[in-house]
Amino acid sequence: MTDLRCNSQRLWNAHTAMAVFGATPSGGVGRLALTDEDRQARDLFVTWAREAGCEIRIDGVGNIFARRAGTNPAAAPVMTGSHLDTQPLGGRFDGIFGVLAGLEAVRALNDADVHHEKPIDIVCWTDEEGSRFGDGCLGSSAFTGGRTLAETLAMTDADGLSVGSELQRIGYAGPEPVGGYAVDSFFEVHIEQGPILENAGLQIGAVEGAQAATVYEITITGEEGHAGTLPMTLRKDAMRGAAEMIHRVDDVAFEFEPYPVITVGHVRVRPNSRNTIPGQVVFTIDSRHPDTETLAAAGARMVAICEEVSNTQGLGLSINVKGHRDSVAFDTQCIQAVRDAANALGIPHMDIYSGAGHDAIYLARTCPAGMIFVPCEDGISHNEAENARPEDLAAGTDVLMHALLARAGRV
Ligand code: HGY
Ligand code: MN
Ligand code: MN
Repeated sequence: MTDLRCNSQRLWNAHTAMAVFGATPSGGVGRLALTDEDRQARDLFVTWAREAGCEIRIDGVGNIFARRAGTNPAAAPVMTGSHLDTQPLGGRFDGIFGVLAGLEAVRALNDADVHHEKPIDIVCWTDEEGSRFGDGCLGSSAFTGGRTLAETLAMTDADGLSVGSELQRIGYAGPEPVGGYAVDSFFEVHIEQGPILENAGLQIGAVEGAQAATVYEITITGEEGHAGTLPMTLRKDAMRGAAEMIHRVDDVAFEFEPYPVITVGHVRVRPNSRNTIPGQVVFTIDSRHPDTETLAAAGARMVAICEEVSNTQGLGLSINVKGHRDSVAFDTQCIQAVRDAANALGIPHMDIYSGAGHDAIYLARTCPAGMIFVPCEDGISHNEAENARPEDLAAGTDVLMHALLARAGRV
């Protein structure tokens, strides 16, 4: 069994230091993409990566690449990484663990004076959560051709601030081209964000694939009016329409077996005033299923419901598909590299499927990709109470390090 291991305490300390940026009073982290808190985390990562001997490159959408040189600089890099941004009320491990595990792997390789043929890049992908801009995985989507640079920079947040202007403001509008070059492979380590590993008493999941997802934005238009004077029968109340749509689209999940997951997590009301009948309501539907066709069928049902309700209540309706990705199967050799690394380390593992979205899903479009899951407490995530054990983070980092080394060719 191999004795090349990471430094668990150093890894844990790095998480503690990063959790300061955007720390919430309840012990979570709120670090939206391209905010000052995100800049602080980016700056600290760049400092640490440079101290570890990495060369730093930043591309046009703010993706950060920290390269540990290989003996063959011309070889396509083996990449690892995840995201620094979090949900508005997120946790201390979602995303950041995948970045710090890559950094710790490099630090441990430095300590052991281990070398490899292909370069190893640690990547921080911009706005994976999509809580501020777009529909998620903004940086990895641009890197893999999902959107052009211009399209990405033009995306705006709820206040009308664009990705481009915010990248300039925080100093991360990088000079490097976005993608367009060969990548040997990509490995991402992440907390599972579900209960399967913890319930199985296992530290490592070799991720086989991830489910399809479609995000809809539904805009309902009625007429503002006085809450006290307008009779109920004369109203064009956008909120009443939204309430019926939201209730009924939720029920669509149970028309399918296995059922899709359907979430209405974001609602905007105009004018959002207690005593004015809402003239417009905008809400999002996040829908996911392992089978792309089943997801499409559920989507058709939800669209039909929204159309029926808007017709019945005499409301305006527009439906915009904000984003879609098919289900993905990760590369069999990458999955095997994860299993082999866990076996070499004597760590029991299981194959697992991802309900959550990850940057690796987008990288899988253009290079062999794989993921490693570690358990998180009670499977809780996208919640300030998100928690993980130091020994599990270390196990995931060790498996990552050995998978990277196998792929990069130890010399
Ligand atoms: O939405 C997702 O699945 C990811 O956690 N951002
Ligand atoms: Mn994540
Ligand atoms: Mn997340």
